[in-house]
Amino acid sequence: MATAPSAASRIAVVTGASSGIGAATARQLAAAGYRLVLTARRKDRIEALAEEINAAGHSATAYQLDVTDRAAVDEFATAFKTIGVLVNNAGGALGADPVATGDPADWRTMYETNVLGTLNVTQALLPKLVASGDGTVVVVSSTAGHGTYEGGAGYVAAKHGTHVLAETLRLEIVGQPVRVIEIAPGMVKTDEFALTRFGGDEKKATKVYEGVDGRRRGGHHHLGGHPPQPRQRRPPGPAPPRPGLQHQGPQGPVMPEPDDSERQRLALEKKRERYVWYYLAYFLFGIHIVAFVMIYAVLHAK
Ligand code: 8X3
Repeated sequence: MATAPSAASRIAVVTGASSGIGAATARQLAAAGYRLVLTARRKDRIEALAEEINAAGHSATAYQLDVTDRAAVDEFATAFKTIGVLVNNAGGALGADPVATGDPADWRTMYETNVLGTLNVTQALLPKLVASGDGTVVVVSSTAGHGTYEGGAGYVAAKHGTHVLAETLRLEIVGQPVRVIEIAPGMVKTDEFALTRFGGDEKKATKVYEGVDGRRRGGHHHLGGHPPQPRQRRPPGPAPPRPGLQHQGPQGPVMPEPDDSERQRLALEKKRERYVWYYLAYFLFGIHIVAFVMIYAVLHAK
C-alpha cells in the first residue's frame, strides 16, 4: 500500500514522461496522490497524458523540456520551491552495432541523454528535494548499467554512467533528507524503446522481444539476430564444445555451466582431497597403535 505523500513532498517530476516506463510511472504516482509534473520533448504527448490523469481525478501538468538543454532545465527548476520526487527516466538507446562499427554520434547522444540529462535535472532539482525534508530521487538505469552484451556497448556504456551517477550521489548526500533509488529494468516491451533504437525499423524492433516469455527471468540477449530460445535440456552424451566466453544477457551476465570435462576434473580433485584425509587418518591411527604397543611392551618388560 502506498502511503499518501505529505504536503511538502507532493510534487513529483517525471522526465521522459511521454511514453513507456515514464508514462506508466507518472500514472502510478498520480494515483498514489502526487501532483505530477510531466516533462518530455514531445509536448502533445505529455499534454495528452496530463489530460488523462486529470480526467481520472488526479493532478498533472505538462512542461516541455529537453533534459540535455541545461539552460532550459535551470529555467524549469525556478518554478519550484520544493519537490518530493524526481524520476529521472529520460534516456534511451540508439543503434545496436558492434564496437567495431558503432556510430560515435549515437554514442554521444546516448551519453548526453542518459547521463548528462540525468545530471542536469538532478543538479537543478536537488536543492528543492532537500527543501521538502523528505525527497526521493529515482534514477531509471537499466540492467545494461550492470552488465554488457554484444552490440550494446554504446547504450551499456551510457547506462553504466547513469548507474554510477546514482550510486555516487547516494554516497555523497548521506545525512541529507533525500533518498536515492536506482531502478534497473531489464527488457521492457514498450511502444518505442526498441523502435527508436533501430531507427523506426519495426521488423528489427519486434524481433527483440520475439519468443520472450514474460514470466521467465534472466536469459540471453537477443540483438544481432540471436533471438532468445526456449531453454532445452541437452541430450545425454558428451557435451558439445562450448565457446570460451559466455554470452552476457541484458539481465546480467549468464554464468557458464561446467561442461563434462570440467565436471570430471572437479570430481577428480574432490577424490584426491578425500585420499589426503584418509591418509592422514590412517597415519594418526597408526601412530596410536605403535605408541600403544610400545607402552604395553615397556610396562610388561621384566
Ligand atoms: C533496456 C535493457 O536489455 O534492452 O534498458 O538493453 S536492454
